[in-house]
Amino acid sequence: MSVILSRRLFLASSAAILATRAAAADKIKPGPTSALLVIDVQNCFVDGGTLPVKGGAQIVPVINKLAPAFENVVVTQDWHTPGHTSFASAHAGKKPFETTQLSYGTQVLWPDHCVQGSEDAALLKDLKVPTAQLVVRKGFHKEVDSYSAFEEADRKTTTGLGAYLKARGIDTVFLVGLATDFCVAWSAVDARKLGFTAYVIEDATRAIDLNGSLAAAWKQMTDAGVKRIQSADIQTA
Ligand code: VGL
Ligand code: ZN
Repeated sequence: MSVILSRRLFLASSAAILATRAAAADKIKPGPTSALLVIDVQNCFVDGGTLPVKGGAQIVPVINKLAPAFENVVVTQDWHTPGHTSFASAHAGKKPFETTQLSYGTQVLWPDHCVQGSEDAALLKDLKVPTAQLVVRKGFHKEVDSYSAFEEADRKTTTGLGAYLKARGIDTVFLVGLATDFCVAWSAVDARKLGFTAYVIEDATRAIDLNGSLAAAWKQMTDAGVKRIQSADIQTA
């Protein structure tokens, strides 16, 4: 090999190594004060479930790849009583996806979904988050819905998650799961209200998108200072 060619190869390969290092350095490496919040990855929200979110199951391999990069993982489950107030079937003359006025404001009415203890409410069996340290169940008060993992829809009742994370010294949350425009968005905005740094990993979520709810949710999240990132932005093994 000529001296010039080998020198070129040397320069090209050093540049490649530097580029790889730069790409790795740009990535986010979650530390001990960060937690991954896996929101409502349940049978009810995928095909075959009672409130399927389009493409919902596609996020499972993305989450499975992300989870080992986190020292702290929390999983949530939508966990409704039979006859829950968020079910259209609990309101005479109402159909799913209509709204009604409840004591705490406007409530979207859903098909019966995620009833406590049912197979429909179970986590997807392909979801692999063995290191999860806490499972938060929400929406278990019959007369109050809870999209948020932090605070119920009456905006008074806490789930305890914020206090738990703070007690454990966690200051940053990364949200994934279902649905982007309901439980993920409400959780992300509440995380900001409670003073956490919050990221939503967009390609690890899917949306219901009811009457423009997805665009509205992204606006609310952005206004609240939630950061919108992709799974490739996180350093994984
Ligand atoms: C959800 C609607 C009703 C969610 C829960 O997990 O986003 N959406 N219940
Ligand atoms: Zn629900």
